[in-house]
Amino acid sequence: MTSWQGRNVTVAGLGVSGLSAARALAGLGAVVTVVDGGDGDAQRTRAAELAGTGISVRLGDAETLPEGTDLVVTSPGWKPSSPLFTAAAEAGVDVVGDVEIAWRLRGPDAAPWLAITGTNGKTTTTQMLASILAAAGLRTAAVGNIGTPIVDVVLEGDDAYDVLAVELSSYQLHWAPSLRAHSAAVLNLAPDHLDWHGSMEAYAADKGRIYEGNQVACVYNVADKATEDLVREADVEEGCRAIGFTLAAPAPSQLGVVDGILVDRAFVPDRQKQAQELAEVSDVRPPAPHNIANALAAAGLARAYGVPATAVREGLRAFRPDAHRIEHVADVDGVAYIDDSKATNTHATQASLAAYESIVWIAGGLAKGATFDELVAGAAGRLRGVVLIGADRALIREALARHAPEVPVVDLDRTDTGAMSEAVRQAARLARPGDTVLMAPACASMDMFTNYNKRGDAFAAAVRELGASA
Ligand code: UMA
Repeated sequence: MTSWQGRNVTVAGLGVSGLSAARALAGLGAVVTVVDGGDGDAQRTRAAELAGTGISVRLGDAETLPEGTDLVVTSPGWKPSSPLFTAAAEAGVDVVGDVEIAWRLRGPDAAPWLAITGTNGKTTTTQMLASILAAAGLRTAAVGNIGTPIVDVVLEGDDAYDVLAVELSSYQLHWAPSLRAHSAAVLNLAPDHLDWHGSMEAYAADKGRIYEGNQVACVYNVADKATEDLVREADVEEGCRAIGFTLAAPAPSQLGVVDGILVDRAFVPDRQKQAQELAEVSDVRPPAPHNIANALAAAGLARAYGVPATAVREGLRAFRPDAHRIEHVADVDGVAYIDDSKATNTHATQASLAAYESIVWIAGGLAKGATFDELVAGAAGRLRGVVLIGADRALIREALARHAPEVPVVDLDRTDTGAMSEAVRQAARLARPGDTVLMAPACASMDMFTNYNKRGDAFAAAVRELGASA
């Protein structure tokens, strides 16, 4: 392991990962300076948390490399083109991410990593995997992009966990060159974060890094050839297998679905002739196709780690999706009502709009400076209608006028709590059987509600009222 004693480390970013990396490295004896381009309340509050730790903090300048820096440890959100990194390159200083640091800090007997990435579904899949591993009696945690900085978990020591379920973003993978997972999955690959990566090729290449050096299995999506291509391009350990997951009947070395049963035709003694039942489709919550695919990927990684089939079923049954996160509330008159109150920004909303074919969209609230053109243009063809609520609804209305002028819009001129009931009634009026009413506001909730949980609760209550009167 590297000796950190006296090394001059600059940590880029005073967010969740920056705080964790700075504390960890200072604890190991490094001389740490954290730099952040922001100088607002969030950064100042975090800077105050570091008072008395010996860690220096520089706010409001994300460009100048502090004098004497030996290594830059970046937070994932920083683009590779950031001026700080250009300065580091000119000074011959390496730049790595907090995940790379976590990997380097592991001891010889550390818990192996089962790693997950993909454009969509990675948080859910990571949670499902952790649930399955726990059902098998293993000590585990869901860490990484999901929100728990992985450095913190690694510092708990080699014997704290048996195995980790690690969600990795393309950003984190970009900055983690020596990471070698036990097994890894790429769930799917669609254009995303291209401003950060520069091109689709660069984005795919960073995602593909998750397979580098895998020991047991590279799990890919049979329906998404790009994920299989990444497996083919990876340099893996001798004997590591490519394992596909599919919503169809599985071929040998795949997991798939037969007559409503999730089956494993990969981790069985004779994969030509045998298949192992893992669970029923109804054990997966919600049992929507994209989520069955998530469950199969999680099962693939768990089976690669040697988890018995019974634990896959138990783990999937025990898994509860986060509340207000694409949560199916009820079907009323053939229309599905989905609560995605957690979608407080355009990025999250984009993912949920992409999951349905014909949508009445309830949106609006506090925009926090966001623009909505891209979001609306991308979803225009799938919108049956839109109901707008909240303080900044005009911004979405204008984007709709530009990119989806033919879509009917109901603009609710009220921001009291009761507005949600009216929004749901209006959405019901616009919807046709087979449609989905999706409350994925792309905005924060605080103009009308205490938080997004309360907004979701109000939506669910309004849907129940609707059901009662139907
Ligand atoms: N900052 C700068 N200059 C920059 C970019 C950021 O100064 O060019 C500063 C900001 O002012 C802020 C800090 O850096 O103070 C934030 O750093 P960050 O954006 O890397 O965020 P963290 O708080 O460290 O959180 C990160 C992940 N965020 C991103 O990748 C954008 C979190 O994923 C993750 O949970 C956390 O580390 C722990 O691992 C969030 C995310 O949105 C959930 N991820 C994206 C996604 O899932 O699509 C990739």
